[in-house]
Amino acid sequence: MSEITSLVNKVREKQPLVHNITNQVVINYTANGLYAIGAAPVMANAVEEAADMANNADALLLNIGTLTTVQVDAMILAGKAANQKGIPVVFDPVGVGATPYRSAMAKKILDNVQVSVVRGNAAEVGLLAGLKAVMRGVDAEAQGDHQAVALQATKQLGIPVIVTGEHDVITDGSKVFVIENGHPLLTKVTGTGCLLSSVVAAFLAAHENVLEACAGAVGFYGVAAEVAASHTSAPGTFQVAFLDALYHVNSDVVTDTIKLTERFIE
Ligand code: ATP
Ligand code: TZP
Ligand code: MG
Ligand code: MG
Repeated sequence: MSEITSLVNKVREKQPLVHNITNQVVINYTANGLYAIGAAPVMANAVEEAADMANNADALLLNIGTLTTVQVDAMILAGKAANQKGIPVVFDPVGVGATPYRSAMAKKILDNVQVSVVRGNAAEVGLLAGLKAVMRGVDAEAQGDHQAVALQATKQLGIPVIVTGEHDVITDGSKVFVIENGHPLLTKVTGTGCLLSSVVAAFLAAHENVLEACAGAVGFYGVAAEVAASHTSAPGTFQVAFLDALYHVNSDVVTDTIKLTERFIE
């Protein structure tokens, strides 16, 4: 537990370079969020340089929020280079299931790239694993049991998963972390899920144990949201306050505020 809550220190020491191939909506907020936590962002989409950029990076983030066929090619080139180099790859299946194209491209990426962890809302992660769920654009309709979705998905995909929402579930099928931090204002600012996926990539670059790195990232992020929400109550100022909290929150605040439970699956 103390190790998980102090992982932000390792990120700030290492200052990992995270290569993001992400959607057009969140590029700027993602770059600022990564700077705020002490990591370094780079965005590079061109097929001509995707592999070279991944080869220079400490982690790779693939996000299909505004995907195009050319961008998927770039993701696969970058993903293969990341796999070759042995750096972590986070996959954010934004809006998967909303259209057949999105689902087909998500499958193509997973078939071609060894992903370290998938991070999405319950509908996205469930749909990726073949479960029934409803997407409304990029937002999930309310889902039932996040833990059941996460366990089923990790089994089906053979990859650790993070299912986020009002509470967050992180599992590889043998261990489950549940985190009950965060704030509803996160759902009123676009890109907070996407930024979280990039933050997870930064934590994975700084800490080898995948589940611990994911729990460290998600716990830190939820605590930062609570700190930000203590200064403001509306989305515009929250968006800025959250970046400030990502910059200021330290491991002591995380240790004092995190609501994390852990259990093993038999
Ligand atoms: P969606 O498109 O459904 O909003 P997303 O990809 O934006 O999904 P979220 O599930 O919203 O991702 O998760 C982003 C962050 O917001 C996570 O840290 C999560 O814990 C937090 N979060 C989401 N909903 C709530 C809520 N109702 N209360 C507290 N925290 C929340
Ligand atoms: N449309 C395509 S991608 C995107 C929107 C609104 C951003 C989604 O961001 P998040 O973090 O999943 O809410
Ligand atoms: Mg969201
Ligand atoms: Mg999302």
